This record gives sequence, structure tokens and C-alpha cells, in this order.
Amino acid sequence: SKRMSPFIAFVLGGPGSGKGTQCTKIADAFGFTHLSAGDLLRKEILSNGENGAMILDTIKEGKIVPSEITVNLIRRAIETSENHKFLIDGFPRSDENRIAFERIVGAEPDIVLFFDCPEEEMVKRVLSRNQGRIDDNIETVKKRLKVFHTLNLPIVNYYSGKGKVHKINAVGTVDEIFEKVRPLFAAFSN
Ligand code: UP5
Ligand code: MG
Repeated sequence: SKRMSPFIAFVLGGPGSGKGTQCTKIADAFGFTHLSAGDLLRKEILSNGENGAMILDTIKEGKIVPSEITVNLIRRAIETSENHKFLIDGFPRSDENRIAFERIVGAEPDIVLFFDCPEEEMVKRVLSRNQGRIDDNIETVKKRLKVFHTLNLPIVNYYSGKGKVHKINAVGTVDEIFEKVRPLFAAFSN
């Protein structure tokens, strides 16, 4: 059991904006535990649980999985970790997601990273990823971008209003972008 309330960074940005790539580097450099909501959901599909088929259909359509499912996967990962520093990658994606997290986990993010990337760059990266993701096709990418604009971006605006957002231009090499991310976490490490 944990005595400290955890340090939580939400890492947001459109499909292919580089959330996962940068989270891996932050986790390595600063000792965070990286929780990708999408990865947790994809593991849930593979585990043959009762919600697997529904989650698969939802991801295929680029829609948002019911909040309770995602939040409980994140909660369990936080609770079973020895760490107290978490990067929550690709969540929350809607107002409802955010409210469910506050209710079920009982925490708010300390900081929010937002990777700002032009749409054509995001599409190019996703379609050239080639890792067999069911949602990396042009039809689903268009749907993911629509959901990003209508439901995800308002979350970024919400946290901007709370002064929590660090907006990062996501164009450049992986290392160039990490050099912009690094100072944000250097301030919080240990
Ligand atoms: N790449 C990375 N950085 C680069 C750079 N600087 N220059 C050139 N290339 C770069 O990167 C994408 C690709 O680009 C990779 O090949 C990488 O090498 C390269 P990545 O770091 O993977 O980007 P990321 O932002 O993580 O893209 P991802 O596709 O994972 O973002 P999504 O937000 O679309 O996907 P996620 O897995 O978070 O969610 C998938 C689906 O799950 C959602 O659409 C939704 O249906 C569902 N979901 C929910 O319902 N609820 C949730 O809370 C979360 C997900
Ligand atoms: Mg990702």
C-alpha cells in the first residue's frame, strides 16, 4: 500500500503524435511507470475477458471505450505498482473519461503534456507504423482524427484553463522532441 498520493502526468495528443515514443523515453530517464490506456485495452482484448470483443469493435471504429473499463484498468495498474510516478498515455479522451477517473481513482493530474502535431504528419506516422494494429488503416485513422478534434481536444482546453498543460510541438526527430520534454520532468524527479 502507498502512503504518498501518486504523481500523475497525463500525456495527450492525436493518433501518431508520438505519445508512446516519448513516454518510453521519459520512463527510462526519470523512473516513471508508463501506462498506455490503449495498450491496457489491447491487452484486455488478448486476455479473452468478457469485454474483449466490445473493446476490439470500439477500437476498430476509433471510438472511445466506456470509461469504467479503461479507468478500472488504469486504477488496477496504479494500485499494483510499487512506483508513485505515472505517465498515463492517451487518457482521458473525453470529459466523461476525465470525470470517471476523478471519481474512481480519486486523483487529478499534476501535469498534462500535449503533443501538438499537424494532421498530415500524424496520418503519415500511423500509416507507416506497420505493427499490425487493427486501427492503423486510413478509414479508422480518419475516424480517430474526428474523435480527437471533437472529444479529446476539449480535455486539453479544460486542463489549459487549470494551468496544467505543457504544449509541445511534436514535429522533429524523437530526440529533438525529448529535449523539449526533459526539462518538464527534471523539475519533478525525486
Ligand atoms: N514516431 C514517433 N515519433 C516520431 C517522430 N518524432 N518523428 C517521426 N516518427 C515518429 O508514434 C507513432 C509512429 O510514429 C510510430 O511508428 C513511431 O515510431 C513514429 P507513437 O509514439 O506510437 O504515437 P502515439 O501518439 O502513441 O500514437 P497512437 O497511435 O498510439 O495514438 P492513439 O491515441 O491513436 O492510440 P491509443 O493506443 O492511445 O488508442 C487507440 C484506441 O484505443 C483509440 O482510438 C480508442 O479507440 C481506444 N482508447 C479508448 O477507447 N480509451 C482510452 O482511454 C485510450 C484508447
Ligand atoms: Mg500510443
